[in-house]
Amino acid sequence: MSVITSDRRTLVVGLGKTGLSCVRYLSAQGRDVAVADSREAPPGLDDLRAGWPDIPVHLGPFDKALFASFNELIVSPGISIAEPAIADAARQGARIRGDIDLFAEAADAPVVAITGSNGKTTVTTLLGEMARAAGRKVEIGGNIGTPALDLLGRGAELYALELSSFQLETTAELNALAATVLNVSDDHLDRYPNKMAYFQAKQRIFRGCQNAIVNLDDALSTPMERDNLRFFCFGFHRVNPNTFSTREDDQGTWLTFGFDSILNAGELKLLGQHNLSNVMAALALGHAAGLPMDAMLSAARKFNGLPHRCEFIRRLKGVDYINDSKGTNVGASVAAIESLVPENEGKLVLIAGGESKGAEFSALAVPVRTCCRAVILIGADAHQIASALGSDVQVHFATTLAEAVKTSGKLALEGDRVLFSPACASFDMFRDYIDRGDQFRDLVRSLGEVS
Ligand code: UMA
Ligand code: ADP
Repeated sequence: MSVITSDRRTLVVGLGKTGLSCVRYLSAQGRDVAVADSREAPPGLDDLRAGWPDIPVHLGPFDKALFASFNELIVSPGISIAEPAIADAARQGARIRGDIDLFAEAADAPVVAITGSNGKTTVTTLLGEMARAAGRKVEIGGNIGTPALDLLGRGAELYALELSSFQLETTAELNALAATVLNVSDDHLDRYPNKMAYFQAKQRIFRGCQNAIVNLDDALSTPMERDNLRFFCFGFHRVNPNTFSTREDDQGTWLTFGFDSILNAGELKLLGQHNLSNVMAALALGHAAGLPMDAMLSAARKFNGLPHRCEFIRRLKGVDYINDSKGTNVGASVAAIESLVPENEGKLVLIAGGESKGAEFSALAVPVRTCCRAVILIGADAHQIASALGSDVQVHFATTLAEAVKTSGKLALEGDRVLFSPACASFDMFRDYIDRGDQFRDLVRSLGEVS
C-alpha cells in the first residue's frame, strides 16, 4: 500500500462490528475519521460504503507511515496494540484508544462492568435480567455482542458491559459504578507475552471504579489498587458481612448475603457449581448498583442459562448429554468437569479438543483422572492434550465430532454424563463455538436413530 500523508486526526483501526460502531459514533459528532483494516474485504465494508461513502478506507497490510500520520488511533479488540504499525504510531505520540474508552467518556447512566476468563456472558446476561425484573431500563453490550457505543442514546438507566481483556487494554478510565474480574485463568496466551500481561489488562476494569466485586475463591480477582474503592465479595462457604456466599444444611445448599440465607440452590435452573458462583457475582454486582434483592432473586430463579454453556441436551439410555461448546479454555472445562459429577466416581465421558491458543493442558489432568471414565479427543491439538493427561486416563481419538459423539454413546454407562467441553478454540474445525455446539446438539439428538 502506498504511503499517504493525512491531516486527519482519528484513524479507526478495524472494520468489524466495533470499527463500524466507532465510525457511526464519531461521524455523528461531526468528527473527521479514516478507517484501516488489514483484511482486503472486512465484514463492515459494505455498510461503511453505503452509510459513509466519503470516509477514506485503507485496506491490506497496515502501513506504518500512514498510521503515524494520525494523532489518535481507535483500535478494535481483534487487533493487538503490539502490532508494529500501532506501536510505532504510539512511539511517535499518537494516542491509542478503544471503543470502550469513547463509551466511558460519553456514558449518560451508571456502568456495571464484568470481565474475567470465564462466566462473563452468563453473569452479564443474568445481571441484565435482574435489572429488568427491578423495572430498570438496562442496556447490555460489549464483548457479549452489541458494541458499547451502539448502546448510547437509547435512554438507559443502567449499562451492563461484558468486557474482554482486549477491550480493556485500550481503556484508560472506565469509571464504572461497579466492576468485577470474575476469575483469571490462562486464555489468549497467543496474544499476550505472558499471564501477567493478560492479568494487568483485566485489572484496568477497576480504574475510576466506585464498587469492586471480589471473588474470594480467586485471589487474582482482587484489585491491585484499592484507593477509594468500596468492596463487595462473593465466594463459597464464607458467611461474612457484605459477602454473597453459601452454607449447607439438611435442606441442601443455601445462598447467603451477610448472615442471612436468601435462596436455596435447588430453586435455580442453572447446572453446576460454577454457575452458583456466577449467581453470587451477579447478585453482588446488582446489589452494588442498588437493585432490590427480591427482584434479583426472582430473576435468578427464572434464569435458564444460555445455550452452549453446560446446556442439557437430552437423556438417552440413562445418559445425560451436555453441550459446553463455550468451554474454550482449560479453566472453563475444568469448572464444567468438576461441577457436573462427583469426584472419584468416574461417571463422566468428556469430549474435548480443538485449537489450543497457546495454552498448555496440565491443569486438566487431575480433574479428568478423578471424574472421567474416558476422554475422546478431536481437533488440531488432540495429541498435545493426550500427552498432558498422562497414561492413567482412557483416551480415544476421533477425526470428526460425529465420530466422537458416536464413541461417547458406546463408552457411557447408565447414570453417566457425556460432556462436550473442548477447552480449546473452535476455528480448526468449525466456524465458531456456536457452530460447534449446534453440530454437537444435532448429533446428540440424532443418536439412537441409526445404529
Ligand atoms: N482483524 C484483522 N484485521 C483487522 C481487524 C480485525 O485481521 O484490521 C481480525 C481480528 O484478528 C479478529 C477479527 O478480525 O479475528 C475480528 O476483529 P474485530 O476487532 O473487528 O472484531 P469485532 O467484529 O469488532 O468484534 C469485537 C469482538 N471480537 C474480538 O474481540 C475478536 C467481539 O467479541 C465483540 O462481541 C464485539 O467486538 C463487540 O464488542 C467476540 C470475541 O470472540 C465475541 N471475543 C473474544 C472472546 O470472547 O474470547 C475476546
Ligand atoms: P465467557 O463469556 O467469559 O466466555 P460464559 O458465561 O459464556 O463465559 O461461559 C463460558 C464457559 O465458561 C462455560 O461454558 C463454562 O464452561 C465456563 N464457566 C462459566 N462460568 C464459569 C465460572 N464462574 N468459573 C469457571 N468457568 C466458568
